[in-house]
Amino acid sequence: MARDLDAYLRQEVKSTPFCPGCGHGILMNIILRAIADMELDMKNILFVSGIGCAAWIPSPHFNGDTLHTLHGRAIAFATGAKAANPKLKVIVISGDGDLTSIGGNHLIHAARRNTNLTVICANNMIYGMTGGQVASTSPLGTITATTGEGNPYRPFDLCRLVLGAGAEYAARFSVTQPLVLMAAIKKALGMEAFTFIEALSPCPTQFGRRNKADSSVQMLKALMQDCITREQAKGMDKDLLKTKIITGEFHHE
Ligand SMILES: Cc1ncc(C[n+]2csc(CCOP(=O)(O)OP(=O)(O)O)c2C)c(N)n1
Ligand SMILES: [Mg+2]
Repeated sequence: MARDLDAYLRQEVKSTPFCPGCGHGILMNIILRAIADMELDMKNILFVSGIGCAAWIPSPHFNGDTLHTLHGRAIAFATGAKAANPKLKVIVISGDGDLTSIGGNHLIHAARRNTNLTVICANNMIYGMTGGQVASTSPLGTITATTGEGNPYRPFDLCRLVLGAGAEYAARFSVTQPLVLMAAIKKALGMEAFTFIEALSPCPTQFGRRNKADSSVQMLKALMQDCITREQAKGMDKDLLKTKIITGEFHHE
């Protein structure tokens, strides 16, 4: 039976690399729906990813040109491709570890240079693929394979980081907020500028099981509870606010 996004998926790829309950598959769906809705021509798009579970979102699944590169270097490859062919729409899709830990320098400099790329960061707050090591996005106190006593460091606020570096547009939404996340992706893809989307994506396998959310349902519910708008954050008790994630769109001032 034909499904509505079949044309956007390589039909020869029959399986998914994602664990049950992983948010990356939901994000994959949302990205392709945004592209389909905008009627963008896949022939005019290059998808670039690094290494990690999230890097499997475009490659090998998307029925278009995909460049599966080195860990931390997706933005460097994307910058080169855009420079060589400025007519290409270049979309980077990769993980939080890949884009903001090892690849953090490429991220801030692409934002500073306003390189015409859309970067979609699947943020599961951990190094998923390699066994659950702490990332620069892991919240304070998170138990990971490398922080058995709890992460002693605070995480990056990725949207503030790229805006501070010069990005024109950044947005943070969870895969549990599919419509607003899709709208933000469409807005980013419609701009000729460096744009950044932080998509919060649950990782029950590496994050959840170590941090009191054994089931994927529990993790999704927790994300739904934790994500709040800026309006909801106003006047909220400071300690409670520390446990929340402020979602929304953020513009360069
Ligand atoms: C230079 C280099 N260092 C380290 C690794 C090992 N490595 C591969 S993926 C990864 C982390 C991936 O985490 P993230 O980008 O958050 O993706 P996720 O799996 O969580 O979706 C690491 C450390 C590597 N492949 N190359
Ligand atoms: Mg990750």
